[in-house]
Amino acid sequence: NKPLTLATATPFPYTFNPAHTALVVIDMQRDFIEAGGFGASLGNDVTLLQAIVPTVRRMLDAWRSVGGVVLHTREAHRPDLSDCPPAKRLRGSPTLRIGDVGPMGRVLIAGEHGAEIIPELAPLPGELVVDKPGKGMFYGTTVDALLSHRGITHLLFMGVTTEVCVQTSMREANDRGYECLLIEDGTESYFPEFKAAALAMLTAQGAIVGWSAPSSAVIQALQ
Ligand code: TIU
Repeated sequence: NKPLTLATATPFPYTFNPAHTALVVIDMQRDFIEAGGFGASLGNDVTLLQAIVPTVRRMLDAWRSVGGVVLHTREAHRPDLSDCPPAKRLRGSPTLRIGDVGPMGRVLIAGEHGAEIIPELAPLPGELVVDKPGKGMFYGTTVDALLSHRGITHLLFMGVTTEVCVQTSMREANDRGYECLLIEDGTESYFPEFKAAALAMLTAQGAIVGWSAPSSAVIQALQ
């Protein structure tokens, strides 16, 4: 229960007390990472995202070993789609829309196979798991209460995709006063140039949204 500093964080050193910090793992679900899910239905190459799984697992293991709070999110809608705006369901021309039956069950629907977190990163008992209807983790959820009740002031982000759900969640968190850091090799996009741009824009202007650092720096600080 003492502050740690990541001296090499971008754009300047980041200090956090693990006792008041949550590790947030955004949407590491079959629907984004495996064939036949929502990500693939939008025309994306999902194999790009699979590459970060061992790194996310390593970071999770290190965080679990110090007893830190873990929050997993899932982008998942109610079976009756009452929390899915028609604008979201109808956007674009995906091969499968949210709620349609695909190879892994109904796309992006809570409880379906595709909406599950991939087995390598399965939540452990006691870890927080939140279904969110939007891209950001605060919209339409109890995340702010869950975190504040546990005295959380700092958030370390991982997950997918960098410029969509991760960035939106980090921006929502920043506006609520959380000190946020994005773990650079613990996040990925279907578009590598968007990942690079997101990292640059989040940390620009003196950490306008927050910091970034590689997982190795965080793991080293925890040892
Ligand atoms: N399409 C895309 O890049 N992402 C999403 O739709 N959701 C998340 O990022 N989780």
